[in-house]
Amino acid sequence: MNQKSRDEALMGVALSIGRRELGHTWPNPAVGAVVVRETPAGPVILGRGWTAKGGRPHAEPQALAMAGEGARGATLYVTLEPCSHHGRTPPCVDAVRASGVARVVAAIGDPDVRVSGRGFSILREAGIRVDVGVGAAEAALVHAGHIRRVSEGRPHVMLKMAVSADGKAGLEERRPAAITGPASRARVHMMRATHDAVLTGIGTVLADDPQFTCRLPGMLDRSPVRVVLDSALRLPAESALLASLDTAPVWVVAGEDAPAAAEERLGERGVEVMRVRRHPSGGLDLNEVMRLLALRGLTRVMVEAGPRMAAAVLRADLVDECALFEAPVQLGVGAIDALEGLPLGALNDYLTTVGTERHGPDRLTIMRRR
Ligand code: AOF
Ligand code: ZN
Repeated sequence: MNQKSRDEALMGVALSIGRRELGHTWPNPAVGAVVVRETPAGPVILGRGWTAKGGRPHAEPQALAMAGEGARGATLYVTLEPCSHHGRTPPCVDAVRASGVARVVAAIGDPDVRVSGRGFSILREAGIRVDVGVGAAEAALVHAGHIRRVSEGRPHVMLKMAVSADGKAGLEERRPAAITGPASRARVHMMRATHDAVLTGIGTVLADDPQFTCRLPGMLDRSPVRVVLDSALRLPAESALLASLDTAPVWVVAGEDAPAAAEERLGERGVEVMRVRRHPSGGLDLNEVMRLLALRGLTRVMVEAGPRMAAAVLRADLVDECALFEAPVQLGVGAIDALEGLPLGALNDYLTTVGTERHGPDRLTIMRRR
């Protein structure tokens, strides 16, 4: 195996051990790192590290600590530029220099203004060989949330939709309909585990009384923050969301004019209420909402909402990725469209298909921003 394919394979390992932590590390990226020594028998991994829950410690010092003295002269593969700032932890470049590694292979630079090339130059000045760009395309996907948050001030947004074969999402008068099967539902729970938050609207909460937790055996600690857009603070005290506050937090985004008494009532239950400006159209300003969520540290947000909010995030050009579940059922002419006021095909104006999966009888199409 030549060095290029060896580098790619080892970066693949770093990417996969980092990726497992998605949904767990916010406000920080889910970085993976491996320390590798070349031997006559081939490369040997001496240390592995990933960003810990809540973002600290970072991946690199853990991988280097595991390798110990073995790191001397070895290569560090890391999915993001090592940090150079004194933040909540000392700079990772200090740990890299102290370890004695001879070479650092990084997938991409870190757009965080506190790092942004400084990490690489400090390492090069220390005489370490630095190669950047191995596995860059995949790293850009794994770190999409961090990149959007630090460079655009909003989280990466994934829109999840479930539609019938005739493109409908529910029955008349907002009565919910069972569309997808158990295999799709398990896939949705997996998606929740890899996102920092699920974002929904009060209409969906009132109609379906959802919980939005991740309920898969062994992954119960991975439930996302549940964020409800509730401009007038109508969230019922007896909702399933509030009954599951022990599992994951609930944040409510209200309009500036929502009643203070309602905020107090929710606050007493442990719900965090935040307020944003209304859009001239009357609803909450979605760009403001996303800015607020990024400020609060969220990097990856999954939208699970009704046709109105789905169409609104799409129209605001806030959808970076879409998971479209299609089930072989017909809801009929009276049913409501999946995107209010838009044909389902409008997704193609913003997104392009990058893959499909089968889940029982249902088909999942993954789309990404064009
Ligand atoms: C991580 N894990 O493995 C790496 C990160 O607030 P701090 O001090 O934890 O610094 C967070 C920043 O560190 C983060 O925004 C990113 O730029 C950089 N790298 N972060 O959580 C890691 N390598
Ligand atoms: Zn660091």
